[in-house]
Amino acid sequence: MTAQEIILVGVPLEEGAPTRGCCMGPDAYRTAGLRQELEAFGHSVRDLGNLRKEEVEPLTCGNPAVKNLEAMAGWTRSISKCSSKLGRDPVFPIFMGGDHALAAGSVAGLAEAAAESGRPLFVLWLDAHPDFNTLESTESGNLHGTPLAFLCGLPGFDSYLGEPVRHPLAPEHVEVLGVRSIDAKERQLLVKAGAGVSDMRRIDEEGIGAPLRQFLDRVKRHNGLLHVSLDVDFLDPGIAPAVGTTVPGGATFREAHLVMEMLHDSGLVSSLDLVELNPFLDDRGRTARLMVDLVASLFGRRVFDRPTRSF
Ligand code: HAR
Ligand code: MN
Ligand code: MN
Ligand code: MN
Repeated sequence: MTAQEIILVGVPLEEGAPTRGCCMGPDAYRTAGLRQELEAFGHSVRDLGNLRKEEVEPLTCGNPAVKNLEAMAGWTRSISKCSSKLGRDPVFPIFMGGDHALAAGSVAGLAEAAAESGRPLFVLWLDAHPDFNTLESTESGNLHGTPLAFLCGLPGFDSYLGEPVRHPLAPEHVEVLGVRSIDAKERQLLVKAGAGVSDMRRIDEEGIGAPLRQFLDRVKRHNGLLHVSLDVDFLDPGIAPAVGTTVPGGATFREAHLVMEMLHDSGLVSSLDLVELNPFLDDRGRTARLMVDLVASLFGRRVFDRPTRSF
């Protein structure tokens, strides 16, 4: 594959999650050797260090359960400014989180850049949860459960950017893969919006390759840009314990690698979030190392060049 310029952006955001510790995610990826792994494939890598959240005006919303709204707004504003700049450059940004609230900023900025380029932005959301709650529907009040609804332009989110999201994602350009935990109101919102969802039931019956292949074909037909948002809890907690919101029955080691290998082969991926890693909950760094391994597969690590010789 051709060498790329990869930009690492650390986002030590943890206010969206119920458990503290995601703020240590960026340094865990650095310690696990993300940069060196990518350089080994001939890519040039620049680490911009960690972003900081903006200070914002006092904010309130009608739902008293909502937590840390001002922090969420401050992060979304600073991350989106960074990502809209990076989206205009010929580079591949990797946002090292940080909890999944990060994606509200990363994808909002990338969507602005994509709109200027004239190419549609597609999003693959690899997650046990669809993160499709609104400020009104969320029962937990944890805002990492909201970014995809915000990005699809659902109402009530003007506080995040101080204005409505300028370039909402078309729900038919979104695929959520790996879902096995969803709230009742969240399900209604998601179905009504019409985003693509492949739950574990479908993955078990058809294999993980089938829904992914269909989605990638669609991205290709539209000459789209593809952003991948990888939540650690997409993976089975048995192989990836370092996450605050584990859900049993997640993607296996092989399924996750196959996803990354297919994404690599497609040549369509232009940006990536790595979210929800909580190093405080890890077991000797194994989750951080697995995430780095998956990124390596996304950037071209493979056992054989296909097709292999048949005997
Ligand atoms: N749907 C639940 C809520 O809103 C759980 C959300 C959990 N989200 C993440 N990221 N861990 O996917 O509270
Ligand atoms: Mn998530
Ligand atoms: Mn999740
Ligand atoms: Mn379309």
